[in-house]
Amino acid sequence: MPAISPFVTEVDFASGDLSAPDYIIQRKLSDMAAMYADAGEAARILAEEGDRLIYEVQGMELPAEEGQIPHCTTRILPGRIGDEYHMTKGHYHARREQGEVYFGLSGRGCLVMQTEAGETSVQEMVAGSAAYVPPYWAHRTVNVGDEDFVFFSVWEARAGHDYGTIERDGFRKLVLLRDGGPAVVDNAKYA
Ligand code: M6P
Ligand code: ZN
Repeated sequence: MPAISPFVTEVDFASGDLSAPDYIIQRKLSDMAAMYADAGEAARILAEEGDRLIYEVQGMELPAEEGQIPHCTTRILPGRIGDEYHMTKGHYHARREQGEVYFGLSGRGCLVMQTEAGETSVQEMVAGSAAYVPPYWAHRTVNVGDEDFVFFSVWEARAGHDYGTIERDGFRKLVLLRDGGPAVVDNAKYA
């Protein structure tokens, strides 16, 4: 018998706030300082300016069983660590064969993707962009604007988050400030 009843959540496009989120996750610089290319600058900010909120996720929890479709919003605050724009940790799906859809709600971002076979793709996202993350592609989002970048995500409940691979290897591509705007550059430290 189905355990979940139908429900509707109101989404604020500017903030990503949900009317009644099951969970809110906040990720601060201290949670991911080692992921930024300029580790020295991340350490300096933490020591001299203090910690800062990088992004927040608000979502609806659903059982991790076939056919359930979890969904959430992500709000990435504007800013940079050195030249590198604020970003999510990024992940592969634990079950690599599961894809995901992102829908831009406000602000301006980049969706950085890669496969373990070495392919890369960086897509721009604005309000109204529907982005498809195919199976097998790791995904990270980056705020390249000067206001919050907010998007809505939908995936299959059994996908799971594999953070370890990205924590160990990083992404092949970085999004950095160059000549007054965002540029995609090779990550010299990619493992
Ligand atoms: C998107 C989805 C979520 C993810 C969130 C933050 O909304 O992919 O599943 O949790 O971004 O990204 P991350 O989990 O990589 O920190
Ligand atoms: Zn995902």
